[in-house]
Amino acid sequence: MSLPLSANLFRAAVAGTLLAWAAAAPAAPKAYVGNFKDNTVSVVDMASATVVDTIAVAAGPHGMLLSRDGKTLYVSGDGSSQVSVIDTATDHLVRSLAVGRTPHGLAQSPDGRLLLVAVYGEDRVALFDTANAAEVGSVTVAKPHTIAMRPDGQRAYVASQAPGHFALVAIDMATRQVARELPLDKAPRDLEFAFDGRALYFTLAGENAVQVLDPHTEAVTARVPTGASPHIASLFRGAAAGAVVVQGPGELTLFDPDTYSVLRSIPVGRQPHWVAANAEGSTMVVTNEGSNDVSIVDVAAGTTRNVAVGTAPRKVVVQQLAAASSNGAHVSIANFAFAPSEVFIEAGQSVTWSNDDGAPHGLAFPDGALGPDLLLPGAVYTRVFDRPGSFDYACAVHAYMTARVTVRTRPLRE
Ligand SMILES: [Cu+2]
Repeated sequence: MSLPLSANLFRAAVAGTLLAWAAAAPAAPKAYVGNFKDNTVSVVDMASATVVDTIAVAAGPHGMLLSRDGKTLYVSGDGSSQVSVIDTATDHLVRSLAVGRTPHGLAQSPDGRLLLVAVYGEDRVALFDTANAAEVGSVTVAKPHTIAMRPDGQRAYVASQAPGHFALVAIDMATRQVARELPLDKAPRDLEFAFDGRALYFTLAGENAVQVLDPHTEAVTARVPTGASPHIASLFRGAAAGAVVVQGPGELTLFDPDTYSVLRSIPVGRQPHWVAANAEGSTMVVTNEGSNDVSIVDVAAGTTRNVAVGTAPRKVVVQQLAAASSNGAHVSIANFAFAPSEVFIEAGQSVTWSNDDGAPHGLAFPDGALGPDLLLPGAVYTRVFDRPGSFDYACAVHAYMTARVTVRTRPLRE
């Protein structure tokens, strides 16, 4: 009869719709892994846990940074005088920046306009304009290793590894001069700001604890005890717990960012070096320098998937696809404007705003919905829109900043 035929047609129609829907959704985030001894970067698809590309870069890939818009990857070559610039749309090397001898850590200003390079071999931090790749400044810092930008963009902290003069060096970004030196009795290793700027976490050679610096007082106010040789510690956006890579036991240790107590440790590979997280903070990628692989960690479940990469993987960055991008829209607040100024979603979908600016902003909705009065630099806010229509909104702090969300009727899919 005709019933099986129409049922088959119905299934085909549904399958076609699902296929089109899947194709329209953004791909899973990619992780970029610098293989220190291969002079390559492995591109890992996080959903399938496979290496999808390998890119040749300057010798000794060391520091890695993704631009704010996720379109550009910077890799410093510790064994060179260059920073390799990769277009993440094609995963091709597009440029080599001459930055000075043995560049190490990289950082950027919150608006993405300035790239900071720790030029270890020349005792300086170099500043580059990302628009034209021109060097626009240089700040003298002895043996600069890694750099952490305060989320408000006003200060950059540099781990200075000059023997006998170990220090955290704070650079005032307005004057581009050293504002303060915080002397240390041991060599600083890595330093990272919590995504919301509440703390600067740093590690010291020979110290089995993460040091927690209060950015307001610039004093160490707490320590997180760890196993031997903690390397990088951070609090990623979206993550409930702070994360520390602990090299000795080969663990990713999670800690309470309020009480500094250790919550749990997840075994990863040998001699882990670095960690990066997806936009939601739910999946983390740890490089294992001693076992030539990366561990993709499901933080809530505590499970890992290992992916073999190149030799001596050190740094890793993860593309920050916005949490809502697969079922809504993302609006970036930068340079005192909403970008894009209008987004289109379907009823039931959400819009996520991220304050990528150096100043606090807020969200005021005229339809009576409560928005955050204050959205600090680095903070995000998500709102679900259930009713179709056009919603004009403004910044709660700067009324002249206006934009619109247009919510369409949800089309039938099944
Ligand atoms: Cu504002």
